[in-house]
Amino acid sequence: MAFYQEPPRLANQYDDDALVREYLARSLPGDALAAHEPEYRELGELAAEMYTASLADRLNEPVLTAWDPWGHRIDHIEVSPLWKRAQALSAEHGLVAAAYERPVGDLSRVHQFAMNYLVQASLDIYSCPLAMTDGATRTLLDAGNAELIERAVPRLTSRDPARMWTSGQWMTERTGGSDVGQSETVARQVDGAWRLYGTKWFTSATTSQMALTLARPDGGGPGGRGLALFYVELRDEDGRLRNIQINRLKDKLGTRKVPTAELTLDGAPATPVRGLDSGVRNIVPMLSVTRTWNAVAAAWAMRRGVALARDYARRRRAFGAALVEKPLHADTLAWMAAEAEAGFHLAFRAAELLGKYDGKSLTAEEEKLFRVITPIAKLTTAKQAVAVASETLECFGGAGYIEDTGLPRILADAQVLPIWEGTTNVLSLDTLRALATEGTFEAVHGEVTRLAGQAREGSLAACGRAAVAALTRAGEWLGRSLGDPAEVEAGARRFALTLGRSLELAMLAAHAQWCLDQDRGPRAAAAARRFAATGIDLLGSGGPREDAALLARG
Ligand code: MFK
Repeated sequence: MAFYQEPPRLANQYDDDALVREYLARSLPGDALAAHEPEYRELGELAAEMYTASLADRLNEPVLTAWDPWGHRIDHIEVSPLWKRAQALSAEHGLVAAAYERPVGDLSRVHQFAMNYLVQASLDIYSCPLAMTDGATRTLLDAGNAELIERAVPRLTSRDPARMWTSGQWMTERTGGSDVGQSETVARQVDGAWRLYGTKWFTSATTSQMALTLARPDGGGPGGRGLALFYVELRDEDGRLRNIQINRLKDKLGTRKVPTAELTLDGAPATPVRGLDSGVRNIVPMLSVTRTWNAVAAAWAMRRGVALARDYARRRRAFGAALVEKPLHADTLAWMAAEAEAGFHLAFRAAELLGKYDGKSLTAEEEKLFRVITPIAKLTTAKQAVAVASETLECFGGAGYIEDTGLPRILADAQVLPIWEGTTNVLSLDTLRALATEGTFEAVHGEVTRLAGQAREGSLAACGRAAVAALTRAGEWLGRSLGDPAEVEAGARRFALTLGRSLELAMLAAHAQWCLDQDRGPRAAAAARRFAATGIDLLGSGGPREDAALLARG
């Protein structure tokens, strides 16, 4: 009989993922875990079901219809059937709402992100509108604009699919996605109401009912300070876009289910959220929330790659044995698993601190840690996710490169993680911006030392020491380089990644110790040891700036 290879299968993503179960048992009070565990298991099952559905839905992409048959401009975007299901189940499970209902107090972000971690890798990046919706809610609440809070927040956090709104986050213009201060959109008062004129170059999930955006009020100053933060409702009561035209949908490498549009604002009515300047500063809560989502998204993307590759390796036989028994393939899977577990811990630490930020209960030191860990978690995990996704495809050989296996989409979708919500370099510079506040590096050092101190078993204690040593060297490098801004900037990415990987190693070691203490087995310790061997201190991997200049110019 001819040989046919079976495709990978996905089991219940709660029962199959020891790390998430350990972490939740460690983080949540017992009664809270007991109360929420049935929903985690349900979402784990839904992940398996929706994974199959997403393969069947693979070719359904958003379609923009600019005109109706009678000549009216309608700019209607039809999203995929799976996205419609994702919208309903996101509302019903409170995938945004849980953060604001706060069923477990400051730990509610752990609960909310655990739910998302369990299911989102099967929902075709519906996480994009959810992340922005969450970010808009946080931003409106922080801005304290009572009228807008009353109008939008109950909808953004609704559990009723028919009532729930999503929000966009329109920050990118043709002038650039990083240097937002160059934005050209202007805001003018016409008959006492604000209207926006300009082009938004990347607007994700443009089917949202509202958006937060930046524009320069007439006569406003230059740069990010001269921009103001505006609230826009896209459509009128009859569903017509309000002086907004959708020019086209982007033709992207990945996230192809997300309708990402170029827009012209031609007098779109808007409401200032908080004053008429400091727009960049006022949209920062949105960035903190969406960057945390991005980090957790990297964790779920890596987990999905590991789950599929492990399943396949158990069943795929070559050279006389199952792949999982082959030492070299096992070594490859081990690297992927260690990166995935490391990213999980860093992302969920950022989520824990966001929960305390929501509850206004951060200590002074935690406030500094929260500020700096958000960009570090985003940039570190995003790079890990791309590397793990690439390795995932290779685990399937040629099948990993064939579109209708659904596998290439894992890599294409992961590739957006280091780009949107701030590129790796922008976030490396943001890490330096955060460290300019006195005591911030000490807060990171305190965190790594605290975690390292929890690791008592010999090999784990050595992991802890390696984390502290790498971080200390990074601090020394920063101290030595401070007098030379170009030197600091050139090393900023390697520095930020060293901080990220030191934090991850210390977290892996502390978690592994807990697992040993709780008789939960040696897997977590293996992850810590493996991760320690993969390169934590990346500062030494650079070279003289003159060499960089020569190589960059070519
Ligand atoms: C699954 C996950 C899905 C996620 C959904 C994705 C949907 C896709 C949507 C997008 O991609 S939207 C586009 C995202 N765009 C960005 O993330 C922008 C990237 N660029 C930056 O982050 C730049 O660093 C920044 C725009 C902030 C630089 O602007 P400026 O005007 O040159 O910044 P400046 O002057 O340094 O900072 C202005 C103020 O904000 C300062 O405060 P003060 O006014 O009090 O001095 C800064 O300290 C403050 N600030 C800036 N970044 C901050 C911050 N404060 C706290 N945290 C930060 N991260």
